[in-house]
Amino acid sequence: MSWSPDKTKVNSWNEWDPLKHIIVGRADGGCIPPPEPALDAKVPEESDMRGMFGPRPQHTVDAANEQLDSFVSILKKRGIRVDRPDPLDFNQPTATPDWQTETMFGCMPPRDVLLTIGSEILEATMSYRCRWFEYLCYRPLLQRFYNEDPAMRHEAAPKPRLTDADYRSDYLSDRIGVEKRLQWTADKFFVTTDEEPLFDAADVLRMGRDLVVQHGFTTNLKGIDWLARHFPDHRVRAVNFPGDPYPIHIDATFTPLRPGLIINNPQRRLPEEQRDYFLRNDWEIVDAAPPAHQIPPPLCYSSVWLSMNVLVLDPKTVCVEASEVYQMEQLDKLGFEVIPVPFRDAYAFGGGLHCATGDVYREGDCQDYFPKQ
Ligand code: DAV
Repeated sequence: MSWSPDKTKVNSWNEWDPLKHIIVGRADGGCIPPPEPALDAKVPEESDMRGMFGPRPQHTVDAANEQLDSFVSILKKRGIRVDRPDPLDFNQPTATPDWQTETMFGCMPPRDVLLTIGSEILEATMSYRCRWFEYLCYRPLLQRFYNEDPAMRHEAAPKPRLTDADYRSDYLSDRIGVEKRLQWTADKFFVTTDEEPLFDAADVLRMGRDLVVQHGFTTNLKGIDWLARHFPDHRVRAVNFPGDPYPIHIDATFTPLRPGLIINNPQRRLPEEQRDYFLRNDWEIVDAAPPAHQIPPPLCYSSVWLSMNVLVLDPKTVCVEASEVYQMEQLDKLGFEVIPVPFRDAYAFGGGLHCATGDVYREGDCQDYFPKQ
């Protein structure tokens, strides 16, 4: 299959094949959402975000957009086509017959919303009420890809009700304490119940025939089952990571870099019995280097482990946040060309370099990287 930048083709089967076309989010109008069950469970108890909501300060939006734009330039210089979403006015109430919320979230992290598997782009259910309508920011692009690529499949998972039945009220307190949280997450007692299928796209790692999905706050077992039924030609594998008191999104925890190599957050190790599948298929799981920072930037709900939220451009080239010296050094030693990308000012809007992007085209097809079942 040949690719040219002026002809849209949707195709991406994994996290590492040579990247040709990608979506990069925008910080415009990003909001701190008002309290709601699943979001409250994720914002760390000591976070400066607690008790705040509404539009983020304009100077932080500008600083984030500057870094997003320069990331786009870096990608374009490497011959990668980049498309951007259309922000909505996020500072307005939204509602369904079941709930209402005062603001939306933003459209900086397309990775959370869009799951590209082969020629399909699937809109995730999402699990926060403030993110229920976020797919609308990507619809102009998806419509265009659909019109331009006759093989593209545009799918949307069933929109969830997100009533209170979806959330465990045990998590409503902001004084649970880390110890109890660690016990709960180790026991897979997460904030979301199994009332209906829920998943965020960023809980899914694409590894050819295998989809590795984190069971946690944003993705429940029904969501993983829905993915397995929706992608019958794939093997869908649920994983979980004890050690994370706020488990959302797999991409600051378990990061495949190329066939056979994964870095794993050493504070959130994959449990022994789940490692075997990778090891017997000759995958190496190494501890990720420590983050360069002790605390996240202001008003950021993600952890310092965005250090390992890297974007792989091809099996030899990787973009890493420019201040993450230990992560850069580790990847350099593992044989990668490391491209430093200043991005810390964008973190608060939805994450790191992997979060802020969504695959459209990577070379290559669907391969089986786990032949030993
Ligand atoms: O470690 O806080 C952040 C992932 C954001 N998409 C973390 C996970």
